Amino acid sequence: MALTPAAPLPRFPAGFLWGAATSAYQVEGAAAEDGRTASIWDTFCRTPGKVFQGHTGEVAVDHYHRFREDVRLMAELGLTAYRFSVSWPRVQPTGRGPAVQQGLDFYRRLADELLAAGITPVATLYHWDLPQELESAGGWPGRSTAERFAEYAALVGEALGDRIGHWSTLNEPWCSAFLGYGSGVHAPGRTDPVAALRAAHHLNLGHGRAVTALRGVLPATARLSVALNLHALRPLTGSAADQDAVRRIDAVGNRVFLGPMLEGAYPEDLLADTAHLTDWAFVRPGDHKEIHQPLDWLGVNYYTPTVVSGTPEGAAPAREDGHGGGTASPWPGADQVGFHRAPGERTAMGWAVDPTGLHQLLTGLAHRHPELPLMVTENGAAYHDEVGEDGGVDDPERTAYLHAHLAAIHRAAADGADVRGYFAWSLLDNFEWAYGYEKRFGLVHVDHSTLTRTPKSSARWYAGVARSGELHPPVGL
Ligand code: IFM
Repeated sequence: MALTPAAPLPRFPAGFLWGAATSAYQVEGAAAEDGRTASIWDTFCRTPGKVFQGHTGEVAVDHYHRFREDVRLMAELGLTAYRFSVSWPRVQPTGRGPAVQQGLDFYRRLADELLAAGITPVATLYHWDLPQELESAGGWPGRSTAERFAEYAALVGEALGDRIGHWSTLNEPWCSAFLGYGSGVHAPGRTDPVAALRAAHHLNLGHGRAVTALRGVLPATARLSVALNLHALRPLTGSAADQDAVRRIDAVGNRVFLGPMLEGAYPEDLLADTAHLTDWAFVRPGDHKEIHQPLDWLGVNYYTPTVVSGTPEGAAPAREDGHGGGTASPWPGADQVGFHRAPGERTAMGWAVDPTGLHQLLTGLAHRHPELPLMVTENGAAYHDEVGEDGGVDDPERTAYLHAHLAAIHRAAADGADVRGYFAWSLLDNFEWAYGYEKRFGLVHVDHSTLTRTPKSSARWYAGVARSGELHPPVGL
């Protein structure tokens, strides 16, 4: 009997960045060392009832002291890139004035260690840890925070631009604005729809000004971006009302950032949907121009699709709709929209596993912005991982999740998306915001009492893909 030749494995291009991501507050710890002051997340964690069992990022997974061990792990796993964030209160504790050298030195050492291991550092300037002093002065709803952010960006760019070539301004500004100031499930925990819209605008403005500031201090070869958690939207049914719900959530979930950042204006329908809340007078003449800066790549964070209907009837309880719950809405101007559990298997977050959403986002962006290279800056899943009797951690569901999403990226590339890299979320189990340490997203298991790191079976599988550039199927698939 003649054997049928096996189909070639999907192959990613040479130079594709194979990475994993973390963020400062979620992994660093060392919350009071070397001049670091409180961020809004330190304050939020200390507020009773805000974070699962009162967990905090004070120690987190102690990456601040263990980064050398963590870079060794990355090298063992064949990673070619590491995406981390710079802690604003560590390098500029009050959010104003000169930088603290000890804070910057940590990132210098981290970048040097990465470069020595042949791993490309990819830095994010803001992953939600606003210095508390700036929140006390008004936070992101206040215009001055955008100015402070540009100053901070310049300080960091100037100090680290000789070592770091890939930069993002903000990570998931939707969460900063709408979970932080709208639903209040994230720090600083405010529940004011107008404050949330103001915050979105000042995050946009901060992004644009930071890009300009960075261009002024970084070498011309630096590659600048922003990382957005775009919502892959699906209507519950084909009804006109459900289609309109998609349009509304697309406006206040995606185009509120994509519009000004990539096209130079807020969408008209967003302004109309929120006109009963605000006249948007906080947008000043010239702001659109400042925000609309050329970018070298766009970061896309994706976990699960979002299913919506035109009425709230039959909607899922807030904690299960994929947006972190809370009693106030994170969707100004979309009060009637219902959020539904997407079909399919679920992760420990309750999020449906559906890689077609990632394909939808990447091809949609490629269609609208064909010149803009893309990177998947976050993608991954939480599961209830446990250390087995043999000391290993077997997580076949995570391997299947990563495989399916990488296959979706490969398909999106075949369909025209220029995707240059992939960052699994996360390198390490870490502080999952309001869920504390209860949810584990890591490729590497962390024992939160001893801080021992153990690569999970998914990490071994991912290492094979990163080393070969070929998407070989997980055992059993
Ligand atoms: O842990 C977060 C990360 O900080 C931002 N994106 C989503 C991840 C999982 O919830």
